[in-house]
Amino acid sequence: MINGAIQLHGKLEHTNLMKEKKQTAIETLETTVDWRLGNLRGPNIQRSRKLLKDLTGVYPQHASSGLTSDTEVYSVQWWAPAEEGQEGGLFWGVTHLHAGRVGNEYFMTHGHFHALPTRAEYYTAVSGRGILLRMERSGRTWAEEMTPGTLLYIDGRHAHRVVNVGNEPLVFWACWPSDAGYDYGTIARDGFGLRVLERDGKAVLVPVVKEEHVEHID
Ligand code: S6P
Ligand code: ZN
Repeated sequence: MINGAIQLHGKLEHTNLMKEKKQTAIETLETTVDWRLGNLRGPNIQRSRKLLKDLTGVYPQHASSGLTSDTEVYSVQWWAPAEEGQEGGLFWGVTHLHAGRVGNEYFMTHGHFHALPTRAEYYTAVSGRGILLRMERSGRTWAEEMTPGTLLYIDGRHAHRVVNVGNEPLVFWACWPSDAGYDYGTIARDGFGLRVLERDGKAVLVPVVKEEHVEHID
């Protein structure tokens, strides 16, 4: 019995020592960002790449000078310290959207609604020149400028797509909830209400005219 008590006491002392050590030492964290270059380093950094062939349906035109289906359009790195779908966590990521066009339409991201409309997101650009297209479920779409230093708050109910209208990669950071989720299907089916096209060296916004459903009566 006495031995047991001594052992327990020893264990407690060890735990207290560990706690003390933790409280007085400055920990070196493994996750770091290169803010300007748009790079994340550390464990558990996830990566994805989107090639032209992954963007089927995004561009209505097929005209492409010097582009192959393996041309990279954008890449994303993100740190997911919480589980995907977990309530209360946050993800932190960076997107590199290359400069380029398919015909006269600029390179852009797929674009998506968040699966949960209560989950907002921040975007901030660090290099390049772009446009953020935002769209309500009703189809109402508008454009916001993205240049180094602009900080954009995206309401959780709005679809978001980024378009690179410059001549260099557009790099932007994002922070979003781990349970935001993705609805790509609506965009794949309906697209956005605006397209961003190049005309005489300038980016212009062109409304998308949807074909009305016409009932044929014989
Ligand atoms: C996630 C956030 C970004 C995009 C990324 C690629 O909520 O909005 O990290 O995933 O910019 O865009 P997309 O539309 O292909 O996911
Ligand atoms: Zn998002």
